[in-house]
Amino acid sequence: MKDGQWYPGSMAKALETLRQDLKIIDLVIELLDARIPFSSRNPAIAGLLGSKKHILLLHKADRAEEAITERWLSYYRAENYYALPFSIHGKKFLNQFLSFLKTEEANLRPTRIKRPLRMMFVGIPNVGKSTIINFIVKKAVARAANQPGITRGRQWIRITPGLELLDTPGVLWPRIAEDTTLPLAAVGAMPPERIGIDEIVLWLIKLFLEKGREGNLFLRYKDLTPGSAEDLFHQIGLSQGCLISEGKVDPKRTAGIILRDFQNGSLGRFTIEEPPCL
Ligand SMILES: Nc1nc2c(ncn2[C@@H]2O[C@H](COP(=O)(O)OP(=O)(O)OP(=O)(O)O)[C@@H](O)[C@H]2O)c(=O)[nH]1
Ligand SMILES: [Mg+2]
Repeated sequence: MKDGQWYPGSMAKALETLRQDLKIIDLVIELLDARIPFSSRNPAIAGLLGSKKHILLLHKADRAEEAITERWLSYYRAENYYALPFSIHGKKFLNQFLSFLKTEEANLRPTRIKRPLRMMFVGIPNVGKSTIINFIVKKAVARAANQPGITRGRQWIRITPGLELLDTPGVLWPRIAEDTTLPLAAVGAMPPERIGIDEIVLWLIKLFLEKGREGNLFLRYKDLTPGSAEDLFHQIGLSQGCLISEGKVDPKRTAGIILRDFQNGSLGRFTIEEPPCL
């Protein structure tokens, strides 16, 4: 399957809007999902940005394992990216982000531009773009309406006297490949029907087992006894009352419950993708 084929018309339109927006933007903040930093990156971003400054924000860090997020940050920084963690849960992330912008403003600013620096968030579907903008508007700033440079009814949100944020994010598509579809579907960045919800969930349980994190499942679903992924899936189906007939569980309903629990955080922090070793 080719990238882009997947979000047909709407993605082409979003890309065109993004190209237009980028003309008036100095700094791009790419949101990645901290649980799947690899799969949530856009494959074409380098070409889109050219020489524009670029920050990677590992978002939903509250759902990821802190130690692995730290390793991802080191990995990106070793590749000369600016990289920070973020979450709307936990005050430290916003403060860290704002003080980073303040400290680095001179480095982020293209030479010769004296007006406030203009930035925007970009990211794949469901990564949290709208949430983060609302959060920043609520927490950090006053809206700077009627600024020159308003495009198609968009507004600039003044974060500091020297920094403005476009109030509409740019929508990107993820790289669709054999190794990215399951991670993307697991975090809800792609509809589960494309793969099959029970397949996604079995894969996820296997990953919990491989990484020695099955304790997360045992905390959530009482009275599980250790076993294979299929075994655990079956036990969870039984305990949740997802029966088709005597002793036989409904795989779709069982998987639906487990996936919902994973996506809403009931299975605790879990990072799906780890960085290559440095
Ligand atoms: N745990 C957690 N969830 C978050 C965070 N930020 C956003 N979310 C959740 O992620 C989901 C998607 O958020 P949106 O802001 O709608 O994402 P989006 O990127 O605007 O999505 P599209 O507009 O569909 O492209 C929502 O359920 C949010 O509540 C965060 O920091 N932590
Ligand atoms: Mg949105």
